[in-house]
Amino acid sequence: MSISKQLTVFSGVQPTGNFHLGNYLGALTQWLDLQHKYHSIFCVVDYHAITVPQNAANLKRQVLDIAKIYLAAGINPRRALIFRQSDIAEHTELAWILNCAVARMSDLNKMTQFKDKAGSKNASVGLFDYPVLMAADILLYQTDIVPVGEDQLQHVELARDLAKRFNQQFGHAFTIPEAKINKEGARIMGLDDPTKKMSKSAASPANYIALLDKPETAVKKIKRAVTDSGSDIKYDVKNKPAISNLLTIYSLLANKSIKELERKYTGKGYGDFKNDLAEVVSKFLTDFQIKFHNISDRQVAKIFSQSAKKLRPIARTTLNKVKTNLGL
Ligand code: ATP
Ligand code: LTN
Repeated sequence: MSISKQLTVFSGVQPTGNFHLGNYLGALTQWLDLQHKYHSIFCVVDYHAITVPQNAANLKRQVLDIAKIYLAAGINPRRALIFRQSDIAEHTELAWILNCAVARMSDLNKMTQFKDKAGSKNASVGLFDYPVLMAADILLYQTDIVPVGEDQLQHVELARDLAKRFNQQFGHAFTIPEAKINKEGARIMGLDDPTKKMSKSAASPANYIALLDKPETAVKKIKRAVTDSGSDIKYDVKNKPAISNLLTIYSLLANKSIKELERKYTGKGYGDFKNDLAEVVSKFLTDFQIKFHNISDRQVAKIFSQSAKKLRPIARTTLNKVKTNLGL
């Protein structure tokens, strides 16, 4: 009888900006389900954060806060390993090796996120190389499943390509990972512009609802959210992108289907709909923030160090294999 390996799940979030409902509904809610079935590893990717300038005290705070967000959302540290990327040196070591052995300028030149973000000649080399470090994160732990929002698909595709290339050219060292995208919530759009994704680095805070926004602030943002022409509450992404986005948020937070919501608001206007959505969001944030504030920095520090202890040997095993295959 063959013993099948338990599948490994890996994902991460950058400790930058305001963790928002898009991050929560696109990425984190998937992690909550997966942690019950698979060997789950969730990373706070602080080396990715420094691809753009950071303030030291602020970065330190945000690293702890992202871990608290994972915990407050329901990631259970007895089921999943929560760790800080910079605690495990093998991430940058493997990234360097992938840079040289298999990653090519032509691969990275295709990455749309870099093109969107790197407006200036002052962009760091690290920002250009960001997807290779992400591939190293994933491949170090022989990851099978990478739950992310839709915007990260291209990066996971690259991780797959690099792994395949390495295995072919130098001998097997990596599991080929697969992205997992939520059917709904994969791309939550900005409240101020439903044609662009909700984003931590948006120019205006009216774009997003942060999980740490005051509930009153979130209510105001919903009331001011852009709506479409007409007055029907109908899910129609093409013709009614703003209401469709608000319906998605409502449906996922209240655990009600979109059809059910459309029925509930037949004959009612945007005002009634927004009032109720504001209440749903406000309650969600209040409950979430009580849990968040109950977690101490010390608890997080302990979780980081225990997880890193368990993960280092796995990372080392992969890296040793890679180095042997290359003759290093
Ligand atoms: P930025 O917009 O500044 O790049 P971000 O909001 O995308 O930041 P990340 O830390 O890059 O934040 O993303 C964390 C996770 O959240 C990733 O899995 C990403 O795919 C997902 N995600 C980000 N924005 C959205 C969104 N608008 N809808 C759904 N998922 C999202
Ligand atoms: N680039 C991702 C964050 C990230 C990640 C990872 C996600 C870094 N390493 C590994 C999944 C797996 C983002 O969301 N911006």
